[in-house]
Amino acid sequence: MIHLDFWKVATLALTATLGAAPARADFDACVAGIRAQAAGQGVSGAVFDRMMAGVTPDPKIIELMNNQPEFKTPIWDYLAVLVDDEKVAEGRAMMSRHSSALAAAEQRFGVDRHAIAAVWGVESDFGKIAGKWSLPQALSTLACTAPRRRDYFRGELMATLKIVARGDLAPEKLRGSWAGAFGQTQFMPSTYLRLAVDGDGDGRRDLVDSVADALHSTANFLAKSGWQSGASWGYEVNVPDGYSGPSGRGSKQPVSAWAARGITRVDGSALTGSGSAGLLLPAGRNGPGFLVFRNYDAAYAYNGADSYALAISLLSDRLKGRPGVQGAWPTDDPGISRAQRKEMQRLLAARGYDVGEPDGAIGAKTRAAISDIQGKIGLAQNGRPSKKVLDALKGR
Ligand SMILES: [Ca+2]
Repeated sequence: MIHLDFWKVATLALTATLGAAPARADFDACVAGIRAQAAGQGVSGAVFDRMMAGVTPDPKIIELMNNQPEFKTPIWDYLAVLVDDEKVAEGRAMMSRHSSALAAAEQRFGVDRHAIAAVWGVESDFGKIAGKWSLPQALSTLACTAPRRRDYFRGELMATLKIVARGDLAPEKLRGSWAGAFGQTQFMPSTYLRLAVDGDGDGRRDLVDSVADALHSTANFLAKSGWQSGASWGYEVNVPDGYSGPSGRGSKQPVSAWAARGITRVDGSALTGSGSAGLLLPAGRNGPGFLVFRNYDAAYAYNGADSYALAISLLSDRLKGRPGVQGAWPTDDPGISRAQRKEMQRLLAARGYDVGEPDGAIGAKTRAAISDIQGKIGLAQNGRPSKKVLDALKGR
């Protein structure tokens, strides 16, 4: 065994030594191929060269691709952060500030302004967070050096080139996530190309700096995903004890069939709504339940996860002044809001932990500090910011 391990290590070392120079040549050849392909699709060499000037492969992007967290965030943590009081208050303020753009987008696409604002708030915190990576660099690194899905990222790079070639955005505006989602709507470039619209009437589709363009484009996305004007996404329900019937977004049945199974609205009243609905039990039978209709599916289309679609739906409710989730999540250690995360970081810093700036974002340093506290209070050391950890820090 030792012998084999030795050979494995030796081979890896050899590959690393020899790999560096040819990798760069391969990258340059790959980029040249994309330049030729782009020319065939109407993107001039001048546009290509301006956007790709000085771009080099960035191994950090591949590291991020390979190190996506395996620890699955529980849905109650996800909702505690994305639908916290701060987000609701800020969402109301932003809806008031941009009421004319929201009204115009609602009118043009028939999509509820609260849902548009909810997507905006969850995607970019109302335009504040857009991502730090250079898209030309990230997408060319992925298109030319990724261990998988190179064709997909090549297509996204091509879409980015077309966005610039059309004059919608200048190359220096192209900053986003390592995987290429960007702007206030966090569209992938191909989605931008397909669904972005001009909302402020200047003839350009600018989802980076124009709030109106971002709001109209989000409304267009939801409309194209089957949004039904005037309908509800759904609502919370009570599920009878011992329920063993179907569940999930795809468990679509007429509302009357759910009523026949003993399901009621969470306040005990009869089910409402027309068309078919699915019964969502995002944390299993012991957690809150929801009946979800077509507009829930439209939110799901934006980012295929129930946790995401539920965050959009619940935030849109709260922006309307409706209450949040009534039922209890099946945990004795609930998630905490961004304000509580900041408080946790301040308390950790006061105990001498280096957690960087207390910004509510849980990075590697904060996780390490939380793990240390978890060890001291007998919790699993996974770095999860939770109520028990916060209470312990407060001396409760
Ligand atoms: Ca515009």
